[in-house]
Amino acid sequence: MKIDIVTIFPAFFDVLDVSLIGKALDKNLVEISVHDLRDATTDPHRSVDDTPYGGGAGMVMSPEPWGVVLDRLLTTDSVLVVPSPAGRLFTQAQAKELAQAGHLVFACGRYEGIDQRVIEHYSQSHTVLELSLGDYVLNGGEVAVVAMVEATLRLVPGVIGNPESLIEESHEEGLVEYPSYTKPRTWRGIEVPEVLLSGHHEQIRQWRHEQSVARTQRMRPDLLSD
Ligand code: 6GU
Repeated sequence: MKIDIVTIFPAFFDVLDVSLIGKALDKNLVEISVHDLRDATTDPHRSVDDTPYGGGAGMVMSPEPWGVVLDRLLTTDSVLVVPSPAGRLFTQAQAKELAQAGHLVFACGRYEGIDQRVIEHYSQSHTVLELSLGDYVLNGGEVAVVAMVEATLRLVPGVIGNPESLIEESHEEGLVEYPSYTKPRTWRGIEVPEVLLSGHHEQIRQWRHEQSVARTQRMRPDLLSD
């Protein structure tokens, strides 16, 4: 998989070199390139934003530098992802879809977002996804893109050492995961649930499923409501 990230803060993505994603890069399972949007500006101040038409607070990212960079990066089968608190919720299902793509381009907006015509223009020729991490506001798309890239890449075959760990995890059956325990058997007076020590695989499976359902009811009733 090839990933291009366009941002005014390229250093944000240094974190991708560590941990699992760093290993995937070392194994050449994925190639990630980070591009500075300001390199596509032509004025001496390298400005990427302007005041909003219609008035109001904040600044809007100008369409011109985006057009220059995206014309250069997008090929016929690229998927363009625009992180935005106004986008569709990014879910595990969405991560699975992104993991199928051969080429992802992430366009990180700052300020009050990118001139909407950029999304309108590229939607005529490409799949463009406006995606949000959740119902809160970040200063820009960078942190969201780090999360989306990690959630996507761990689903690319070969990135995770033990693919079994992908099967029984949160959001796999529309439920959150059951609680986990390891040694010691007693810690600060709290015992590991007896059933996990029993060796009865069927009882353990059943208990874990019950725990998943109960935890989902308690923590995420929204997941069960449809
Ligand atoms: Cl994708 N961007 C920004 N700026 N804020 C967010 C977000 C994205 N998702 C949740 N909050």
